[in-house]
Amino acid sequence: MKRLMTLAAAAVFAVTLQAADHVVVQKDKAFHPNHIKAKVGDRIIFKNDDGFAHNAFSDSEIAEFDIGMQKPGQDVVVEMKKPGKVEVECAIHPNMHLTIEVEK
Ligand SMILES: [Cu+2]
Repeated sequence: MKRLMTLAAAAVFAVTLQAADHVVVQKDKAFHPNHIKAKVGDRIIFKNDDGFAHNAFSDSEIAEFDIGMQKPGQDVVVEMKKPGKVEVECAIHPNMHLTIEVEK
């Protein structure tokens, strides 16, 4: 029984060390917030809160991605795998900009 308790404590500890999630809402043709700080391993969750499609892509060397056509109400998760600055835009609305600073 004592051994089980130790295992349970270890599991809780592992959870607290897990990467963080950062929610970015796409609303009124803008990313909210439009500047975030994250750490390597963190996840960015894009939530489309508008009534039309959005997109998010980055040509940044450290995190190249393109989530494609993101429907209203859809969530898309992107993991930050390397440290550096990531500039994100929406391919449908060129005025939408997001900067993610990823630290080690
Ligand atoms: Cu958009």
